[in-house]
Amino acid sequence: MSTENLTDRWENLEKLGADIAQNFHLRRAFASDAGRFGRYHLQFDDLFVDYSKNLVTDAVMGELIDLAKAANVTEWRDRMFAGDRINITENRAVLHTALRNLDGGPVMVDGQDIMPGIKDVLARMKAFAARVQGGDWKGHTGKTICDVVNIGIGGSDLGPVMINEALRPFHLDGIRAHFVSNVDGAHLVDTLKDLDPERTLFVIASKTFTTDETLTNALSARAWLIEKLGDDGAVAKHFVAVSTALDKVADFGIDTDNAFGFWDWVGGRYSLWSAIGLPVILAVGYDKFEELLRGAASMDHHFRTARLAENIPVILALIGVWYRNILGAASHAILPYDQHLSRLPAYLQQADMESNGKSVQRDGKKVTRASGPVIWGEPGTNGQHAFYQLIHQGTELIPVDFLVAAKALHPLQNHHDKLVANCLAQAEALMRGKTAQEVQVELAAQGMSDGEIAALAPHKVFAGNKPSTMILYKQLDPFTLGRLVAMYEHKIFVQGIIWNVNSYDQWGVELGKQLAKELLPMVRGEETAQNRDSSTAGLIDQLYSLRS
Ligand code: G6Q
Repeated sequence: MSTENLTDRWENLEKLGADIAQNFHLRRAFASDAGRFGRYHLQFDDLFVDYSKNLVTDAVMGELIDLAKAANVTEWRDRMFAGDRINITENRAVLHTALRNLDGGPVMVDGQDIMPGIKDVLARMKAFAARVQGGDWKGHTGKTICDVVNIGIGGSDLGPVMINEALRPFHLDGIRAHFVSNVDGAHLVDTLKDLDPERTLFVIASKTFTTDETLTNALSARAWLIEKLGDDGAVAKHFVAVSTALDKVADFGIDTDNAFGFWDWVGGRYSLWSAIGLPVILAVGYDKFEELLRGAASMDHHFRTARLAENIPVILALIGVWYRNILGAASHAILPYDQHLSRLPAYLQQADMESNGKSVQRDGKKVTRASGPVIWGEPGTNGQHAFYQLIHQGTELIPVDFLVAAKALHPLQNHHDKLVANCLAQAEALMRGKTAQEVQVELAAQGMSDGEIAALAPHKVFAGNKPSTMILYKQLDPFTLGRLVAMYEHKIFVQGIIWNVNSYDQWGVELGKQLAKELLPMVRGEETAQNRDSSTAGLIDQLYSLRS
Protein backbone atom coordinates (compact mmCIF):
# COMPACT_ATOMS: atom_id res chain seq x y z
CA MET A 1 0.00 0.00 0.00
CA SER A 2 1.34 3.41 -0.84
CA THR A 3 1.14 5.60 2.24
CA GLU A 4 2.10 8.60 0.17
CA ASN A 5 -1.05 8.24 -1.89
CA LEU A 6 -3.11 8.05 1.29
CA THR A 7 -1.46 11.16 2.73
CA ASP A 8 -2.41 13.10 -0.38
CA ARG A 9 -5.94 11.81 -0.17
CA TRP A 10 -6.29 12.78 3.49
CA GLU A 11 -4.96 16.25 2.77
CA ASN A 12 -7.46 16.74 -0.01
CA LEU A 13 -10.26 15.51 2.22
CA GLU A 14 -9.22 17.87 4.99
CA LYS A 15 -9.37 20.81 2.61
CA LEU A 16 -12.81 19.76 1.46
CA GLY A 17 -13.82 19.26 5.11
CA ALA A 18 -12.83 22.83 6.02
CA ASP A 19 -14.93 24.12 3.16
CA ILE A 20 -17.94 21.96 4.07
CA ALA A 21 -17.73 23.02 7.72
CA GLN A 22 -17.84 26.67 6.69
CA ASN A 23 -19.99 26.87 3.63
CA PHE A 24 -22.31 23.90 3.34
CA HIS A 25 -25.86 23.49 4.56
CA LEU A 26 -28.03 20.54 3.56
CA ARG A 27 -31.08 22.78 3.24
CA ARG A 28 -29.30 24.90 0.65
CA ALA A 29 -27.82 21.83 -1.05
CA PHE A 30 -31.30 20.40 -1.63
CA ALA A 31 -32.74 23.75 -2.65
CA SER A 32 -30.05 24.40 -5.23
CA ASP A 33 -29.68 20.92 -6.67
CA ALA A 34 -32.76 19.03 -7.85
CA GLY A 35 -30.58 16.07 -8.74
CA ARG A 36 -29.16 15.52 -5.26
CA PHE A 37 -31.39 12.61 -4.29
CA GLY A 38 -31.01 11.08 -7.73
CA ARG A 39 -27.23 11.07 -7.47
CA TYR A 40 -26.91 10.09 -3.84
CA HIS A 41 -28.91 6.94 -3.49
CA LEU A 42 -28.17 3.29 -4.12
CA GLN A 43 -30.56 0.49 -4.82
CA PHE A 44 -29.88 -3.20 -4.58
CA ASP A 45 -33.04 -5.18 -5.34
CA ASP A 46 -35.50 -4.09 -2.68
CA LEU A 47 -32.90 -2.51 -0.44
CA PHE A 48 -32.71 1.23 -0.90
CA VAL A 49 -30.06 3.48 0.64
CA ASP A 50 -30.57 7.24 0.48
CA TYR A 51 -27.38 9.03 1.49
CA SER A 52 -28.36 12.41 0.08
CA LYS A 53 -28.93 13.86 3.57
CA ASN A 54 -25.23 13.60 4.35
CA LEU A 55 -22.76 16.48 4.40
CA VAL A 56 -21.20 15.46 1.11
CA THR A 57 -20.72 16.85 -2.37
CA ASP A 58 -19.59 15.28 -5.61
CA ALA A 59 -16.05 16.40 -4.83
CA VAL A 60 -16.19 14.77 -1.39
CA MET A 61 -17.58 11.49 -2.72
CA GLY A 62 -14.98 11.43 -5.49
CA GLU A 63 -12.16 12.02 -3.05
CA LEU A 64 -13.52 9.36 -0.65
CA ILE A 65 -13.64 6.82 -3.48
CA ASP A 66 -10.04 7.71 -4.28
CA LEU A 67 -9.19 7.14 -0.63
CA ALA A 68 -10.71 3.65 -0.83
CA LYS A 69 -8.69 2.97 -3.96
CA ALA A 70 -5.49 4.24 -2.38
CA ALA A 71 -6.10 2.02 0.64
CA ASN A 72 -6.47 -0.99 -1.68
CA VAL A 73 -9.91 -1.85 -0.36
CA THR A 74 -10.76 -4.16 -3.25
CA GLU A 75 -7.49 -6.08 -2.96
CA TRP A 76 -8.02 -6.59 0.77
CA ARG A 77 -11.63 -7.59 0.13
CA ASP A 78 -10.51 -10.24 -2.33
CA ARG A 79 -7.89 -11.49 0.11
CA MET A 80 -10.55 -11.88 2.79
CA PHE A 81 -12.90 -13.84 0.54
CA ALA A 82 -10.01 -15.99 -0.69
CA GLY A 83 -9.16 -17.11 2.85
CA ASP A 84 -5.86 -15.25 3.29
CA ARG A 85 -4.86 -14.99 6.93
CA ILE A 86 -5.74 -11.32 7.23
CA ASN A 87 -6.29 -11.62 10.98
CA ILE A 88 -2.55 -11.32 11.48
CA THR A 89 -2.34 -11.20 15.26
CA GLU A 90 -4.18 -14.51 15.55
CA ASN A 91 -2.81 -15.87 12.27
CA ARG A 92 -6.31 -16.71 11.05
CA ALA A 93 -8.35 -16.44 7.91
CA VAL A 94 -11.56 -14.41 8.13
CA LEU A 95 -14.20 -16.48 6.41
CA HIS A 96 -17.62 -15.89 7.91
CA THR A 97 -18.61 -15.25 4.28
CA ALA A 98 -17.96 -18.95 3.50
CA LEU A 99 -20.70 -19.88 5.98
CA ARG A 100 -23.28 -18.43 3.59
CA ASN A 101 -21.61 -19.41 0.35
CA LEU A 102 -24.21 -22.14 -0.16
CA ASP A 103 -24.34 -21.91 -3.93
CA GLY A 104 -20.78 -20.76 -4.51
CA GLY A 105 -17.66 -22.65 -5.36
CA PRO A 106 -15.03 -24.15 -3.08
CA VAL A 107 -13.35 -22.02 -0.43
CA MET A 108 -9.87 -23.19 0.39
CA VAL A 109 -8.10 -23.02 3.73
CA ASP A 110 -4.70 -24.70 3.96
CA GLY A 111 -5.34 -26.46 0.67
CA GLN A 112 -8.67 -27.90 1.78
CA ASP A 113 -12.16 -26.96 0.65
CA ILE A 114 -14.08 -25.92 3.76
CA MET A 115 -17.52 -25.96 2.11
CA PRO A 116 -18.30 -29.68 2.67
CA GLY A 117 -17.66 -29.27 6.43
CA ILE A 118 -19.92 -26.20 6.55
CA LYS A 119 -22.72 -28.01 4.72
CA ASP A 120 -22.34 -31.05 6.93
CA VAL A 121 -22.88 -29.02 10.12
CA LEU A 122 -25.86 -27.26 8.52
CA ALA A 123 -27.37 -30.64 7.63
CA ARG A 124 -26.84 -31.91 11.18
CA MET A 125 -28.43 -28.78 12.64
CA LYS A 126 -31.35 -29.11 10.27
CA ALA A 127 -31.94 -32.74 11.28
CA PHE A 128 -31.54 -31.96 14.97
CA ALA A 129 -33.91 -28.99 14.84
CA ALA A 130 -36.49 -31.07 12.98
CA ARG A 131 -36.34 -33.69 15.73
CA VAL A 132 -36.82 -31.10 18.46
CA GLN A 133 -39.53 -29.22 16.57
CA GLY A 134 -41.32 -32.40 15.52
CA GLY A 135 -41.30 -33.80 19.05
CA ASP A 136 -39.01 -36.74 18.24
CA TRP A 137 -36.33 -35.43 20.52
CA LYS A 138 -37.56 -36.15 24.02
CA GLY A 139 -36.29 -34.92 27.34
CA HIS A 140 -35.11 -37.29 30.06
CA THR A 141 -38.64 -37.98 31.27
CA GLY A 142 -40.01 -38.54 27.77
CA LYS A 143 -41.57 -35.11 27.28
CA THR A 144 -41.07 -32.89 24.25
CA ILE A 145 -39.03 -29.67 24.35
CA CYS A 146 -40.78 -26.31 24.44
CA ASP A 147 -38.06 -23.99 25.78
CA VAL A 148 -34.53 -23.56 24.48
CA VAL A 149 -32.03 -21.66 26.62
CA ASN A 150 -28.90 -20.47 24.82
CA ILE A 151 -26.04 -19.94 27.25
CA GLY A 152 -23.25 -17.87 25.67
CA ILE A 153 -21.86 -14.36 25.78
CA GLY A 154 -20.48 -11.71 23.39
CA GLY A 155 -20.34 -13.12 19.90
CA SER A 156 -21.97 -16.31 21.12
CA ASP A 157 -25.01 -14.36 22.29
CA LEU A 158 -25.55 -10.96 20.66
CA GLY A 159 -25.99 -12.26 17.11
CA PRO A 160 -28.55 -14.96 17.88
CA VAL A 161 -30.35 -12.64 20.32
CA MET A 162 -30.64 -9.94 17.67
CA ILE A 163 -31.77 -12.36 14.95
CA ASN A 164 -34.22 -14.14 17.24
CA GLU A 165 -35.83 -10.83 18.07
CA ALA A 166 -35.78 -9.63 14.47
CA LEU A 167 -37.50 -12.77 13.23
CA ARG A 168 -40.25 -12.80 15.84
CA PRO A 169 -43.01 -12.90 13.17
CA PHE A 170 -41.45 -16.13 11.89
CA HIS A 171 -41.22 -17.94 15.21
CA LEU A 172 -42.63 -21.44 15.16
CA ASP A 173 -45.39 -22.30 17.57
CA GLY A 174 -44.35 -24.45 20.46
CA ILE A 175 -40.70 -23.43 20.93
CA ARG A 176 -39.48 -20.37 22.75
CA ALA A 177 -35.84 -19.30 22.74
CA HIS A 178 -34.25 -17.66 25.76
CA PHE A 179 -30.74 -16.25 26.11
CA VAL A 180 -28.59 -16.17 29.20
CA SER A 181 -25.30 -14.34 28.93
CA ASN A 182 -24.47 -12.38 32.06
CA VAL A 183 -22.56 -14.04 34.88
CA ASP A 184 -24.92 -12.07 37.15
CA GLY A 185 -26.90 -14.98 38.55
CA ALA A 186 -30.07 -12.92 38.18
CA HIS A 187 -29.99 -13.57 34.44
CA LEU A 188 -30.06 -17.35 34.83
CA VAL A 189 -32.37 -17.40 37.84
CA ASP A 190 -34.92 -15.07 36.22
CA THR A 191 -34.84 -17.07 32.99
CA LEU A 192 -35.27 -20.47 34.63
CA LYS A 193 -37.96 -19.32 37.05
CA ASP A 194 -40.88 -20.13 34.76
CA LEU A 195 -39.34 -23.00 32.81
CA ASP A 196 -40.23 -26.65 33.10
CA PRO A 197 -36.96 -28.62 33.44
CA GLU A 198 -38.53 -31.65 31.81
CA ARG A 199 -39.18 -29.63 28.65
CA THR A 200 -36.10 -27.36 28.58
CA LEU A 201 -33.10 -27.76 26.29
CA PHE A 202 -29.85 -25.90 26.97
CA VAL A 203 -27.56 -24.89 24.12
CA ILE A 204 -24.11 -24.11 25.50
CA ALA A 205 -22.58 -21.82 22.92
CA SER A 206 -18.90 -21.02 23.23
CA LYS A 207 -16.31 -20.92 20.50
CA THR A 208 -13.49 -21.65 22.93
CA PHE A 209 -15.50 -23.43 25.63
CA THR A 210 -13.31 -21.67 28.18
CA THR A 211 -15.31 -18.48 28.75
CA ASP A 212 -15.84 -18.13 32.47
CA GLU A 213 -19.30 -16.52 32.34
CA THR A 214 -20.63 -19.19 29.99
CA LEU A 215 -19.15 -22.13 31.91
CA THR A 216 -20.38 -20.71 35.22
CA ASN A 217 -23.90 -20.36 33.82
CA ALA A 218 -23.71 -23.79 32.18
CA LEU A 219 -22.64 -25.46 35.43
CA SER A 220 -25.44 -23.75 37.37
CA ALA A 221 -27.96 -24.70 34.70
CA ARG A 222 -26.76 -28.29 34.88
CA ALA A 223 -27.07 -28.27 38.68
CA TRP A 224 -30.62 -26.87 38.35
CA LEU A 225 -31.61 -29.60 35.91
CA ILE A 226 -30.12 -32.43 37.96
CA GLU A 227 -31.71 -31.13 41.13
CA LYS A 228 -35.14 -30.80 39.51
CA LEU A 229 -35.05 -34.13 37.70
CA GLY A 230 -33.12 -35.97 40.39
CA ASP A 231 -30.78 -37.74 37.99
CA ASP A 232 -27.30 -36.94 36.60
CA GLY A 233 -28.23 -38.88 33.48
CA ALA A 234 -30.74 -36.15 32.55
CA VAL A 235 -27.91 -33.98 31.17
CA ALA A 236 -27.59 -36.04 27.98
CA LYS A 237 -31.09 -35.19 26.79
CA HIS A 238 -31.13 -31.55 27.91
CA PHE A 239 -27.70 -30.21 26.96
CA VAL A 240 -26.23 -29.68 23.52
CA ALA A 241 -23.22 -27.58 22.61
CA VAL A 242 -21.90 -25.31 19.88
CA SER A 243 -18.14 -24.89 19.85
CA THR A 244 -14.87 -25.17 17.98
CA ALA A 245 -13.43 -27.09 20.95
CA LEU A 246 -15.26 -30.41 20.87
CA ASP A 247 -12.76 -32.01 23.28
CA LYS A 248 -13.73 -29.46 25.94
CA VAL A 249 -17.41 -30.07 25.19
CA ALA A 250 -16.83 -33.75 25.96
CA ASP A 251 -14.94 -32.86 29.17
CA PHE A 252 -17.99 -30.86 30.26
CA GLY A 253 -20.07 -34.00 29.92
CA ILE A 254 -21.96 -33.23 26.72
CA ASP A 255 -22.09 -36.05 24.18
CA THR A 256 -20.22 -34.78 21.09
CA ASP A 257 -22.94 -36.39 18.96
CA ASN A 258 -25.02 -33.51 20.28
CA ALA A 259 -22.40 -30.89 19.56
CA PHE A 260 -22.20 -28.67 16.50
CA GLY A 261 -18.81 -27.44 15.47
CA PHE A 262 -17.41 -24.41 13.75
CA TRP A 263 -13.92 -23.20 12.98
CA ASP A 264 -11.22 -20.79 14.04
CA TRP A 265 -11.68 -18.72 10.88
CA VAL A 266 -15.10 -17.64 12.19
CA GLY A 267 -14.65 -14.63 14.49
CA GLY A 268 -16.95 -14.60 17.53
CA ARG A 269 -18.79 -11.44 16.52
CA TYR A 270 -19.15 -12.77 12.97
CA SER A 271 -20.40 -16.19 14.03
CA LEU A 272 -24.18 -15.92 13.91
CA TRP A 273 -24.08 -17.62 10.48
CA SER A 274 -22.37 -20.68 11.93
CA ALA A 275 -23.67 -23.26 14.43
CA ILE A 276 -23.95 -20.28 16.82
CA GLY A 277 -27.23 -19.76 14.94
CA LEU A 278 -28.64 -23.00 16.37
CA PRO A 279 -31.10 -21.33 18.78
CA VAL A 280 -32.41 -19.29 15.84
CA ILE A 281 -32.90 -22.47 13.80
CA LEU A 282 -34.77 -24.00 16.73
CA ALA A 283 -36.97 -20.92 17.00
CA VAL A 284 -37.75 -20.23 13.33
CA GLY A 285 -36.93 -23.46 11.53
CA TYR A 286 -34.01 -24.35 9.30
CA ASP A 287 -35.52 -22.98 6.08
CA LYS A 288 -35.77 -19.47 7.46
CA PHE A 289 -32.17 -19.68 8.67
CA GLU A 290 -31.11 -20.67 5.18
CA GLU A 291 -32.96 -17.63 3.80
CA LEU A 292 -30.98 -15.50 6.25
CA LEU A 293 -27.75 -17.02 4.90
CA ARG A 294 -28.86 -16.46 1.33
CA GLY A 295 -29.66 -12.82 2.05
CA ALA A 296 -26.17 -12.36 3.47
CA ALA A 297 -24.67 -14.16 0.46
CA SER A 298 -26.47 -11.77 -1.86
CA MET A 299 -24.84 -8.84 -0.06
CA ASP A 300 -21.47 -10.62 -0.27
CA HIS A 301 -21.97 -10.84 -4.02
CA HIS A 302 -22.90 -7.17 -4.24
CA PHE A 303 -19.88 -6.20 -2.14
CA ARG A 304 -17.55 -8.26 -4.33
CA THR A 305 -18.89 -7.11 -7.67
CA ALA A 306 -20.39 -3.61 -7.47
CA ARG A 307 -18.18 -0.68 -8.47
CA LEU A 308 -16.91 1.24 -5.47
CA ALA A 309 -19.18 4.20 -6.19
CA GLU A 310 -22.22 1.90 -6.29
CA ASN A 311 -21.17 -0.42 -3.52
CA ILE A 312 -23.46 0.00 -0.52
CA PRO A 313 -21.07 -1.16 2.24
CA VAL A 314 -18.23 0.85 0.68
CA ILE A 315 -20.31 4.05 0.49
CA LEU A 316 -21.56 3.65 4.06
CA ALA A 317 -18.00 3.05 5.24
CA LEU A 318 -16.61 6.07 3.39
CA ILE A 319 -19.31 8.38 4.70
CA GLY A 320 -18.49 7.11 8.20
CA VAL A 321 -14.78 7.83 7.65
CA TRP A 322 -15.66 11.32 6.43
CA TYR A 323 -17.49 12.10 9.67
CA ARG A 324 -15.03 10.38 11.96
CA ASN A 325 -11.78 11.62 10.50
CA ILE A 326 -12.60 14.85 8.75
CA LEU A 327 -15.64 16.36 10.46
CA GLY A 328 -14.76 15.01 13.92
CA ALA A 329 -17.81 12.94 14.86
CA ALA A 330 -17.10 10.75 17.88
CA SER A 331 -20.18 8.58 17.65
CA HIS A 332 -22.63 7.12 15.18
CA ALA A 333 -26.25 6.34 15.99
CA ILE A 334 -28.18 3.32 14.69
CA LEU A 335 -31.88 4.15 14.87
CA PRO A 336 -34.10 1.38 13.53
CA TYR A 337 -37.74 2.34 13.04
CA ASP A 338 -38.44 -1.31 13.42
CA GLN A 339 -39.18 -2.75 16.83
CA HIS A 340 -37.93 -6.13 15.69
CA LEU A 341 -34.49 -4.58 15.23
CA SER A 342 -34.41 -3.44 18.84
CA ARG A 343 -31.21 -5.41 19.47
CA LEU A 344 -29.47 -4.29 16.27
CA PRO A 345 -27.73 -1.32 17.93
CA ALA A 346 -26.32 -3.58 20.67
CA TYR A 347 -25.25 -6.13 18.09
CA LEU A 348 -23.54 -3.49 15.96
CA GLN A 349 -21.95 -2.00 19.03
CA GLN A 350 -19.96 -5.19 19.38
CA ALA A 351 -19.47 -5.80 15.68
CA ASP A 352 -18.14 -2.31 15.07
CA MET A 353 -16.48 -1.28 18.32
CA GLU A 354 -14.73 -4.59 18.99
CA SER A 355 -13.56 -4.69 15.38
CA ASN A 356 -12.37 -1.14 14.86
CA GLY A 357 -11.81 0.14 18.40
CA LYS A 358 -8.05 -0.13 17.97
CA SER A 359 -5.11 2.25 18.53
CA VAL A 360 -2.42 0.44 16.62
CA GLN A 361 -2.14 -0.25 12.93
CA ARG A 362 -1.61 -3.66 11.41
CA ASP A 363 2.15 -3.24 11.72
CA GLY A 364 1.94 -2.38 15.43
CA LYS A 365 2.58 1.34 14.98
CA LYS A 366 0.20 3.78 16.65
CA VAL A 367 -2.67 4.99 14.50
CA THR A 368 -2.26 8.56 13.37
CA ARG A 369 -5.96 9.24 12.92
CA ALA A 370 -9.11 8.40 14.85
CA SER A 371 -10.36 4.84 14.37
CA GLY A 372 -13.81 3.41 15.19
CA PRO A 373 -16.52 5.68 16.61
CA VAL A 374 -18.83 4.94 19.51
CA ILE A 375 -21.86 3.08 18.17
CA TRP A 376 -25.15 3.44 19.97
CA GLY A 377 -28.87 3.65 19.40
CA GLU A 378 -32.38 2.56 20.20
CA PRO A 379 -35.45 1.96 18.10
CA GLY A 380 -37.60 4.85 16.93
CA THR A 381 -40.01 6.27 17.77
CA ASN A 382 -38.95 5.62 21.39
CA GLY A 383 -35.66 7.48 20.99
CA GLN A 384 -37.51 10.59 19.82
CA HIS A 385 -38.97 10.91 23.29
CA ALA A 386 -35.61 10.42 24.91
CA PHE A 387 -32.23 11.34 23.42
CA TYR A 388 -33.00 12.88 20.01
CA GLN A 389 -32.95 16.30 21.67
CA LEU A 390 -29.16 16.12 21.78
CA ILE A 391 -28.90 15.07 18.13
CA HIS A 392 -31.11 17.98 17.05
CA GLN A 393 -29.87 20.77 19.30
CA GLY A 394 -26.82 19.53 21.18
CA THR A 395 -23.22 20.41 20.44
CA GLU A 396 -22.16 17.02 19.02
CA LEU A 397 -22.16 16.01 15.39
CA ILE A 398 -23.87 12.61 15.35
CA PRO A 399 -24.40 10.93 12.01
CA VAL A 400 -27.43 8.67 12.05
CA ASP A 401 -28.55 5.54 10.21
CA PHE A 402 -32.33 5.23 10.02
CA LEU A 403 -33.66 1.79 9.11
CA VAL A 404 -37.27 1.29 8.14
CA ALA A 405 -39.44 -1.25 6.30
CA ALA A 406 -41.89 -0.23 3.59
CA LYS A 407 -44.26 -2.98 4.67
CA ALA A 408 -45.11 -4.16 8.15
CA LEU A 409 -45.41 -7.83 9.00
CA HIS A 410 -48.33 -7.10 11.32
CA PRO A 411 -51.84 -6.02 10.43
CA LEU A 412 -51.80 -2.60 12.14
CA GLN A 413 -51.26 -0.47 9.03
CA ASN A 414 -52.17 2.73 10.83
CA HIS A 415 -49.28 2.16 13.25
CA HIS A 416 -46.87 1.45 10.45
CA ASP A 417 -47.82 4.59 8.54
CA LYS A 418 -47.22 6.65 11.66
CA LEU A 419 -43.90 4.91 12.24
CA VAL A 420 -42.71 5.64 8.70
CA ALA A 421 -43.94 9.23 8.85
CA ASN A 422 -41.97 9.76 12.05
CA CYS A 423 -38.84 8.25 10.57
CA LEU A 424 -39.01 10.45 7.48
CA ALA A 425 -39.87 13.47 9.62
CA GLN A 426 -36.80 13.00 11.80
CA ALA A 427 -34.50 12.75 8.80
CA GLU A 428 -36.07 15.87 7.33
CA ALA A 429 -35.96 17.79 10.62
CA LEU A 430 -32.30 16.94 11.13
CA MET A 431 -31.52 18.02 7.60
CA ARG A 432 -33.41 21.31 7.34
CA GLY A 433 -33.69 22.47 10.94
CA LYS A 434 -35.75 25.57 11.71
CA THR A 435 -34.36 29.06 11.22
CA ALA A 436 -34.70 31.99 13.61
CA GLN A 437 -36.94 33.68 11.09
CA GLU A 438 -39.25 30.65 10.86
CA VAL A 439 -39.43 30.50 14.64
CA GLN A 440 -40.23 34.23 14.89
CA VAL A 441 -43.05 33.95 12.36
CA GLU A 442 -44.46 30.93 14.18
CA LEU A 443 -44.36 32.62 17.59
CA ALA A 444 -45.83 35.84 16.25
CA ALA A 445 -48.72 33.85 14.78
CA GLN A 446 -49.34 32.51 18.29
CA GLY A 447 -49.77 36.11 19.46
CA MET A 448 -46.52 36.52 21.38
CA SER A 449 -45.05 39.95 21.98
CA ASP A 450 -41.70 40.95 20.45
CA GLY A 451 -40.05 40.66 23.87
CA GLU A 452 -41.42 37.18 24.45
CA ILE A 453 -40.35 36.12 20.97
CA ALA A 454 -36.82 37.46 21.49
CA ALA A 455 -36.49 35.50 24.74
CA LEU A 456 -37.89 32.21 23.46
CA ALA A 457 -36.75 32.10 19.85
CA PRO A 458 -33.10 31.07 20.40
CA HIS A 459 -34.28 27.97 22.26
CA LYS A 460 -36.59 26.98 19.46
CA VAL A 461 -34.10 27.34 16.61
CA PHE A 462 -32.80 24.10 15.07
CA ALA A 463 -29.51 24.55 13.24
CA GLY A 464 -30.28 21.63 10.89
CA ASN A 465 -27.52 20.34 8.62
CA LYS A 466 -27.43 17.17 10.73
CA PRO A 467 -26.59 14.15 8.62
CA SER A 468 -28.53 10.93 8.25
CA THR A 469 -28.66 7.94 5.94
CA MET A 470 -32.00 6.27 5.27
CA ILE A 471 -31.93 2.51 4.81
CA LEU A 472 -35.29 1.46 3.43
CA TYR A 473 -36.23 -2.16 2.76
CA LYS A 474 -39.38 -3.87 1.63
CA GLN A 475 -40.01 -5.90 4.77
CA LEU A 476 -37.94 -7.44 7.53
CA ASP A 477 -37.91 -11.06 6.37
CA PRO A 478 -34.95 -13.42 6.97
CA PHE A 479 -33.43 -12.69 3.55
CA THR A 480 -33.51 -8.92 4.08
CA LEU A 481 -32.17 -9.29 7.59
CA GLY A 482 -29.23 -11.36 6.34
CA ARG A 483 -28.56 -8.72 3.73
CA LEU A 484 -28.63 -5.87 6.26
CA VAL A 485 -26.31 -7.57 8.72
CA ALA A 486 -23.81 -8.51 5.99
CA MET A 487 -23.98 -4.91 4.75
CA TYR A 488 -22.81 -3.69 8.15
CA GLU A 489 -20.15 -6.40 8.40
CA HIS A 490 -18.62 -5.25 5.14
CA LYS A 491 -18.92 -1.60 6.08
CA ILE A 492 -16.86 -2.38 9.19
CA PHE A 493 -14.35 -4.29 7.06
CA VAL A 494 -13.85 -1.37 4.68
CA GLN A 495 -13.35 1.08 7.53
CA GLY A 496 -10.83 -1.26 9.16
CA ILE A 497 -8.87 -1.34 5.92
CA ILE A 498 -8.87 2.44 5.62
CA TRP A 499 -7.79 2.83 9.24
CA ASN A 500 -5.26 0.04 8.69
CA VAL A 501 -6.27 -1.82 11.85
CA ASN A 502 -6.85 -5.53 12.33
CA SER A 503 -10.64 -5.67 12.62
CA TYR A 504 -10.62 -9.32 13.61
CA ASP A 505 -8.83 -9.49 16.94
CA GLN A 506 -9.96 -8.16 20.33
CA TRP A 507 -7.01 -8.08 22.70
CA GLY A 508 -8.63 -5.21 24.57
CA VAL A 509 -11.00 -7.59 26.32
CA GLU A 510 -8.22 -9.65 27.93
CA LEU A 511 -6.89 -7.45 30.75
CA GLY A 512 -10.20 -7.20 32.57
CA LYS A 513 -10.67 -10.97 32.43
CA GLN A 514 -7.20 -11.50 33.89
CA LEU A 515 -7.76 -9.01 36.71
CA ALA A 516 -11.19 -10.49 37.53
CA LYS A 517 -9.43 -13.82 38.14
CA GLU A 518 -6.96 -12.15 40.48
CA LEU A 519 -9.68 -10.23 42.35
CA LEU A 520 -12.08 -13.13 42.83
CA PRO A 521 -10.27 -14.59 45.87
CA MET A 522 -10.21 -11.09 47.40
CA VAL A 523 -13.94 -10.63 46.79
CA ARG A 524 -14.46 -14.02 48.40
CA GLY A 525 -12.35 -13.02 51.38
CA GLU A 526 -9.78 -15.74 50.73
CA GLU A 527 -6.98 -13.25 50.09
CA THR A 528 -6.22 -9.74 51.22
CA ALA A 529 -6.54 -6.83 48.83
CA GLN A 530 -3.78 -4.88 50.61
CA ASN A 531 -1.48 -4.80 47.60
CA ARG A 532 -4.02 -3.45 45.14
CA ASP A 533 -4.41 0.25 44.45
CA SER A 534 -6.11 2.14 47.28
CA SER A 535 -9.38 2.48 45.37
CA THR A 536 -9.78 -1.23 44.66
CA ALA A 537 -8.67 -2.18 48.19
CA GLY A 538 -11.02 0.43 49.69
CA LEU A 539 -13.95 -0.81 47.63
CA ILE A 540 -13.35 -4.40 48.71
CA ASP A 541 -13.37 -3.19 52.33
CA GLN A 542 -16.66 -1.41 51.74
CA LEU A 543 -18.08 -4.49 50.09
CA TYR A 544 -17.38 -6.40 53.28
CA SER A 545 -18.85 -3.81 55.54
CA LEU A 546 -22.01 -3.65 53.38
CA ARG A 547 -22.32 -7.41 53.36
CA SER A 548 -22.01 -7.81 57.10
C1 G6Q B 1 -16.11 -11.73 19.65
C2 G6Q B 1 -15.33 -11.88 20.86
C3 G6Q B 1 -16.12 -12.23 22.09
C4 G6Q B 1 -16.49 -13.69 22.21
C5 G6Q B 1 -16.97 -13.97 23.63
C6 G6Q B 1 -17.40 -15.39 23.85
O1 G6Q B 1 -15.65 -11.49 18.57
O2 G6Q B 1 -14.31 -12.78 20.61
O3 G6Q B 1 -17.29 -11.46 22.22
O4 G6Q B 1 -17.48 -14.03 21.30
O5 G6Q B 1 -15.93 -13.65 24.53
O6 G6Q B 1 -16.38 -16.27 23.52
P1 G6Q B 1 -16.66 -17.80 23.42
O7 G6Q B 1 -17.60 -18.03 22.29
O8 G6Q B 1 -15.33 -18.44 23.17
O9 G6Q B 1 -17.28 -18.25 24.71
